[in-house]
Amino acid sequence: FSSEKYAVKRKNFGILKSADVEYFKSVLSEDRVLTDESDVLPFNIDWIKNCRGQSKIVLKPKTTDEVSQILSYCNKNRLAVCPQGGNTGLVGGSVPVFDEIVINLVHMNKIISLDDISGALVCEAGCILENLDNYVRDHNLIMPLDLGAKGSCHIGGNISTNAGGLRLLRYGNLHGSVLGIEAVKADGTVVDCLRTLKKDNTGYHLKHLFIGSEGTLGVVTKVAIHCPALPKAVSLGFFGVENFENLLKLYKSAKSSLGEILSAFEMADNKSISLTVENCKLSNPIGDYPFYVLIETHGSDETHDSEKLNRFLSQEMESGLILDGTVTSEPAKIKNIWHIRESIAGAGLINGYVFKYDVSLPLRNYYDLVLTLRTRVGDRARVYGYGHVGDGNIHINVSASKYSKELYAILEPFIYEEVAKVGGSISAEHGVGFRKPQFIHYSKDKTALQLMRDLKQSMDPNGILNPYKVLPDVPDIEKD
Ligand code: FAD
Ligand code: S2G
Ligand code: ZN
Repeated sequence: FSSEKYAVKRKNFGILKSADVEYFKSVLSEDRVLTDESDVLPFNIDWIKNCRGQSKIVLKPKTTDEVSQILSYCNKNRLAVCPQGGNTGLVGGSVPVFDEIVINLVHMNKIISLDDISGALVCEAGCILENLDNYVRDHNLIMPLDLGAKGSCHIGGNISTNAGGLRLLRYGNLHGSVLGIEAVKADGTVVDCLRTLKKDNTGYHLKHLFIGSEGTLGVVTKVAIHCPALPKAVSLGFFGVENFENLLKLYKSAKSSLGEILSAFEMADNKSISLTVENCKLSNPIGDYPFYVLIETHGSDETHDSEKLNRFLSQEMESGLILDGTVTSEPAKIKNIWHIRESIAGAGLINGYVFKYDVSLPLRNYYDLVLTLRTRVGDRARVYGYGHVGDGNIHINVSASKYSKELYAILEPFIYEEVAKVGGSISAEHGVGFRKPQFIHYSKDKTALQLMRDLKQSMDPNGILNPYKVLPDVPDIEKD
């Protein structure tokens, strides 16, 4: 269990009683209250199997009112809860640590409205991202975010983790694309900020409190989000690059040569791609190179765009920044190459345990940490790096045959100290969750942490929402 592996003590929350189960069954239909051990197990284990909780019950509400009744009851009875979407989170935030009650939003998956002129989509929090993308595409729109977990992650989870992903370079982050949120506070109060206006400057911008709060300030039940126009022309380039210095030069050149049509600039080192191609039985469309770059363009004119991308390819092969590459506008080929990039996340899990890091760094230092870690880790594990160059966000994975305290001690807090030294962030897009509260001080100063605690205290005074996550316990020295 996580509590043993990460040495955490259970706080004095209530313990689930049969009367509680009866109450939940009176609010939800019988089939939406899971108590059978085998039914509940998968909801206790996170996607990368880093964390395992001991919850005895999973509740699957269908309406905001049911969420409100459940929370008000749990708050009165001091029963801790763990809000859960698609359970694809990577920092242990989506599963209980002890016996917290899991509230899973899977049944809140209705699309409420779509204004295909403004692009404003209103839907329930449990809608799966890929389903939403397919739905809005029929109306010549796309979702403003895309990530490898799109097949399972919920829009409510994306908002709660402020997910970044593969399209952020072009479409910005959720603080920009989310128009409104409905959420339920710990005491059951429904906060209705579900507006679809692009501009509404009336008072505090409360929806932003819930974006990235990882289930600790409220349960997001509905979302209003701005969907950009479906690009008429999509092209993709997959290139081999000699070294990281050239990769950065290529990034600068892509921004100036492709300009407004650039929609993604992703990198992966040789180990990331070779491990993924091998473990996931995929085929690499180009040869074996030290670094790979994936560039996607979203434009409005097929001929213009592919001409531009092909000119970029020949110009940069000429300059030597690109060793080899392929450019395509065929949807199937584009999907295949994206699939390689999106499969890196899970590739290391196939034959071992993966320590995952998701950090923001100044671009000049973007890849240094991979090399530093390789020296430090030696032959104990494989270290590889990939990610969203345009966001300054690299994912460093350390994959070993199995988890070991020795390897954990070599990696943490070392990696976070290194990130802090260059003014980076210990979590670029995955959030803090359960695995990083003790390191949040590397990226948040005391005054900011105190304000976070004040907000948490005012919104969830009994601390029942996703305890043990995001906020570190107040260190004894600071306790007044
Ligand atoms: P969950 O994992 O269920 O929950 C995540 C957090 O949000 C938890 O703290 C949970 O308590 C809280 N939560 C969930 N739903 C609600 C709600 N309705 N109200 C309140 N709190 C809630 N992340 C990125 O940012 N960028 C990527 O590129 C990316 N790629 C990924 C690729 C793969 C293959 C995988 C497995 C994961 C990837 N992730 C990525 C991480 C993960 O997919 C995101 O964090 C995603 O937003 C989580 O959504 P979810 O619905 O699975 O949430
Ligand atoms: C990505 C996925 C999770 C990881 O692929 O962009 O966010 O760190 C990551 O492997
Ligand atoms: Zn990512």
